[in-house]
Amino acid sequence: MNKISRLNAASGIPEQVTFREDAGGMTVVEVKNAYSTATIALQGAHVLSWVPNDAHPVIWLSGDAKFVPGKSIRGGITVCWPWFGAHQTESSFPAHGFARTTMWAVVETQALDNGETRLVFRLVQDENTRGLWPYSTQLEYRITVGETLDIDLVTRNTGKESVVIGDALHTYFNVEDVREVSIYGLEGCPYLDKVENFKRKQQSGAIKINQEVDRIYLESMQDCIIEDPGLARRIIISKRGSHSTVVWNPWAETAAKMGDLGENGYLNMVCVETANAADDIVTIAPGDEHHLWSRYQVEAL
Ligand code: TA6
Repeated sequence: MNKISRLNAASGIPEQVTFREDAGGMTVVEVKNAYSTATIALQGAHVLSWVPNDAHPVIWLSGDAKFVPGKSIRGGITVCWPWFGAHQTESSFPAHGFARTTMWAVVETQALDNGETRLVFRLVQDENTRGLWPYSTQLEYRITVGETLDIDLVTRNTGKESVVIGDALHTYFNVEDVREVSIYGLEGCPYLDKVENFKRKQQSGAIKINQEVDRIYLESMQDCIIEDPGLARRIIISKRGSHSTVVWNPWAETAAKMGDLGENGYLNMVCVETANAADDIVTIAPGDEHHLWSRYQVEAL
C-alpha cells in the first residue's frame, strides 16, 4: 500500500474525505459535503481552498503558488506559529515560525451528524524544528468544513515551565477588486504600520486599500467584515483567543518582487489575520492550552 492508500484507508470517508497527491507532488485532502468543499495540504496543514456551494471561493490561492517541500505556499490559510513575523531575537530563524513548512499528521476525520466534516491535524516535530523550538508543546489544528469554515489552533503546554508564543491564521481572502473593498471592525484601533517602520497610528473609519498595507492592529478582539461589492458579498471573520489583527496587501511593487503572487494577483486578495502578533504574545502555563479560533462565513450584500 502506498502512502495515499494508507491515508485513505485510515482516515478517508467515502464521498466526503479523500486524500490524493496533487500535481506538485504534495499530499492533500479534499473535503466535500452538503455545504462546501475544501482542500488542505498536509504540509503546513495549509488550507488551500474553501468554496461554499454555489459561491465564489472565499480563500485566495495564488496562480503562481509554488508547491515545494519545506517552502511556504502563497495564499490559502498559513499557520504562523510559534511566532509571528520575524523571530524576536534570532534573525536566522524562519519568518512566521515553522508550522507552515512542516508536515502535519492526520489525527482524526469525522462526518458530523449535522452534515459538516471535522478534521484534526497534529504538528510533527523533528530534530530541525526542535532546534528552533526546544519546548514541550503539542500543536493541534481542528478544521470544521460546513456552511462556515471553523478553525481552531490549539497549543498545549506539555512541559513544566511556561511558554510564550505568537501565532496567526494568515488567511488570504479572495476579492473581486481590492480597491473596491471596505474592511470593517478595526475602526478606532491603534496599529503598528510595518510600511513605516512600525510607526504607531490609529485607524479612523473603515480600511480602504489603494497602496501597500501591512499593519498589526492592536487591542482588536471584535469581528471583522470584508465588504466586497464586486462579488456582492461580505465575508465575516469571527475570532477568539486573539488580541491583534493583521491586515496585509503587498500592492504592485512589493508583489512583483515576491515572484509568486501572479500577475496582478494583489488585486484579488487581502489578508485579514486572526493573530497574536508584536507585543501581543500569549503565555501558556504548564498543563494549559491556548486556542486561536476563527470562523469565516459569507453573506450576500
Ligand atoms: O502578515 C503580513 C506579513 O507579515 C507581511 O509583512 C508579509 O511579508 C507577509 O506576511 C507574507 O510573508 P511571507 O513570509 O509569507 O512572505
